[in-house]
Amino acid sequence: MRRPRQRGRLAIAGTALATAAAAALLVNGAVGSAPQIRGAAAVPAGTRCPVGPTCGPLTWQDEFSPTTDGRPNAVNWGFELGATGWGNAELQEYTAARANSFIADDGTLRIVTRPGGADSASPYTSARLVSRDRVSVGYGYVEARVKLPTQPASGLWPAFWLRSQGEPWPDGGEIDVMETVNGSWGYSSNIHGGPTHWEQYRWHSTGTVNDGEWHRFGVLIRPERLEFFHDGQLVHTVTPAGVPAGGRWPFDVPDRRYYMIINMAMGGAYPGTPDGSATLPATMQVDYVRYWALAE
Ligand SMILES: [Ca+2]
Repeated sequence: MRRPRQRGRLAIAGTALATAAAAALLVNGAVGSAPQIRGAAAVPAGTRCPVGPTCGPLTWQDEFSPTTDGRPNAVNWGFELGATGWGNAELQEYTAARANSFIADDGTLRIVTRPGGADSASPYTSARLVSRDRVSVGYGYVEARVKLPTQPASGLWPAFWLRSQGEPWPDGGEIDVMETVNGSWGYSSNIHGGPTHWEQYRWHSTGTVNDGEWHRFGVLIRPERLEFFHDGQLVHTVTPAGVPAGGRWPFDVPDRRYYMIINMAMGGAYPGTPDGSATLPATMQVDYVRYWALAE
């Protein structure tokens, strides 16, 4: 995320999710090796990678198709829970309740931020879905199609991002594909690395992001270059040349994997203190998350 983020209190909800974690699907996107998928249904062939021939066939997807219980597919997603401020003085309590996240009948994931929360320090509830220990991606292109809350949205902080699976933060690397705050008409993308925290942040003044329409946010991950795409257009490129002295580019480790995070925070270091004007409940919708490994 925009500011250095500490690991907060983490929990995996329930035995079913633990079982799902044991059957975790892992996607091997390392250069020079064929993508390997375990534990997942077959992916329909022929879906074209939106950034061209760099990527091969569609490797993994969650289309958020309706489920019998309205819950996200536990093979792919778990929850991070709690009201710890999440290292950024955020004001929401994350829950696994359907009031805060569910799969809608139209095949979209909904993340809903509401008034409420554990105590006066956390006067909102919301949700944070993570694919940690379930699905991880390597080199290739990852994209989410998202509809963000419209203004007034003071304090709202929806995000789609990735963190290293198994390596400590920030050394393993963090890839923020999309973050937007306060219903702004733009968004940011960013990367983080270590050993002393550094980032390569960029704000994109798109003029459209919080317009209540669907938008696509993606990142093409290669060993020496990360390229961020908005609605299929390249908007940001980061390379090792941008790493400050003493920093370590984290993305050239062939077997490193990244898990995905979809969340909507309220308040905290990036959006600042909400002014109370946001229309709540506020909903972040996600139509799909898809991953194409690099072409062989
Ligand atoms: Ca969908």
